Amino acid sequence: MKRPHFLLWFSIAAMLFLTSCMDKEEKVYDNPADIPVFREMNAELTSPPFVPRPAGKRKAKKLIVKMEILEKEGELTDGVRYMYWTFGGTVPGSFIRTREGDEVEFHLQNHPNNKLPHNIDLHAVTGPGGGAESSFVAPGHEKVFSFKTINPGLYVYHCATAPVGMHIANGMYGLILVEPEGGLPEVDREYYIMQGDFYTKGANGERGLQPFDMQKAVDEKADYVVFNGKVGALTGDNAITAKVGETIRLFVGNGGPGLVSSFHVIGEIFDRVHVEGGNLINENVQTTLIPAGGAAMIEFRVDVPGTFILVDHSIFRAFNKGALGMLKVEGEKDKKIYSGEIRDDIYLPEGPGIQSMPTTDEIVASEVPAKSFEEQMEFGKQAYMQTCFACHQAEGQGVPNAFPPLAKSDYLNADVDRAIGIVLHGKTGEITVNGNKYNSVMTRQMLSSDEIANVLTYVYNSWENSKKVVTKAMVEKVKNSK
Ligand code: HEC
Ligand SMILES: [Cu+2]
Repeated sequence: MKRPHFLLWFSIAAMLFLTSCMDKEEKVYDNPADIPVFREMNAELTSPPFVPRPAGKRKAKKLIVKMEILEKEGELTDGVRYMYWTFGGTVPGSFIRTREGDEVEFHLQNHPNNKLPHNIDLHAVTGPGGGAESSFVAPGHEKVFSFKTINPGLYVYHCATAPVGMHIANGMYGLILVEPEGGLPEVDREYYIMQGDFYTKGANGERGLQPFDMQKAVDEKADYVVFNGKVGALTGDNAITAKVGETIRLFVGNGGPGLVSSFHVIGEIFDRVHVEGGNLINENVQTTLIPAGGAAMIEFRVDVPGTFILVDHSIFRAFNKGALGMLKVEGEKDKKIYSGEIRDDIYLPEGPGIQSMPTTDEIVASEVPAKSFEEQMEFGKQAYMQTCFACHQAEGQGVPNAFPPLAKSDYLNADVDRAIGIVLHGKTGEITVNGNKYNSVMTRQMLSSDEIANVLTYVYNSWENSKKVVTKAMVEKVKNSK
């Protein structure tokens, strides 16, 4: 019975021959335009902060992208509404993930309920207008064009319909990734973040539906600078997450329209940055510059637990205009890398000899107590402007998602002893002030009982608060009750 054996060996040989031929198809092409495509597939599109599965080692394909333009109202920050124009219903628009050599068949669909024509300029496209010329589409229509991805990298796409700046300012931007042959190195987690600047008729925080302000945009005077389309898109429950020991890749873009981003993560160093989204890799980077209409791929391993704050390090944008996000890392502490607070020693510039903490009595003895309500208000205001102001702001308005308001604060007005306790001992943990949740840290304020009485009297008698008068005795009572 030799024949079956022969057949078996013959078919194994034939299979080996065929697979070696298929392997040859994987060869690297000098000209990526020559990479052949195998079959077609529908692109997976995702909303921020998520990205589609990697292309990795898959073959180049005819990739069908169906992108729907939606003009829809959303919230820029608490109580502030904005009419966003979007690619796929989100700002930034849906993430598109391709590989080098893909032939992308792009369907741009303008929803019939929209008011305006739009188009798309993808920086990954080699061709007039990056596709804008072929994709100009009226409401209720779909335009189709196709392009070959011949340069790997991370690219911005945006609307390029006149007035271009206005279409971008209203949220019409997103990212398209072209993976190199063989894919990007594997990481544990990937996220999609895009900065943008917003210009509203009203000032920052002014409530209601805010129209776009052309003049402010021309002057580049942004009222809001945000990640992922709104203040707080990446804070609190919306924070991105990871576990100690994991590797992370952030696909970070900047839609502008006006401002560049000094992208930084407080407490983390970027192990590798694909500078400007291209092939150049920089290592051990603190802050990477992301131009308007540009992007970067940022990779790092998280080694210690904690909340890491993502900011535009043009820092007023972070703390006053919204460019602040959070990466929450869970896991075991590593004291070798970060000790945490070890001690809180007394520092006296006069040198050794007077090494004891001044007692409250000593502090009190060194200052003149207020003799009237007016003096309490005056001293209180001074103390406020020296200590509380940095966080709670000049008019007690606070900073959305970071520092609660003291102006018209229901939380403050509900309980004087609790407010005294907060200034005495500091405060952490979730609280709700005027319907908004805060979960942050207020450090203990080093003030004497007199000063606390004054500053709280000032706060209670300002900004439509309940006009309580706080006395030194009241402060002492709370102090001794603990
Ligand atoms: C370093 C920033 C910072 C400073 C300085 C600061 N606070 Fe706060 N404060 C906070 C934060 C953050 C919270 C919320 C804490 C939480 O989430 O648990 C808070 C909460 C409060 C609250 C309760 C919530 C509310 O809005 O009614 C009061 C009252 C308060 N602070 C008063 C003061 C006063 C008075 C001073 C100055 C003597 C002061 N704070 C200084 C950050 C600060
Ligand atoms: Cu548009």
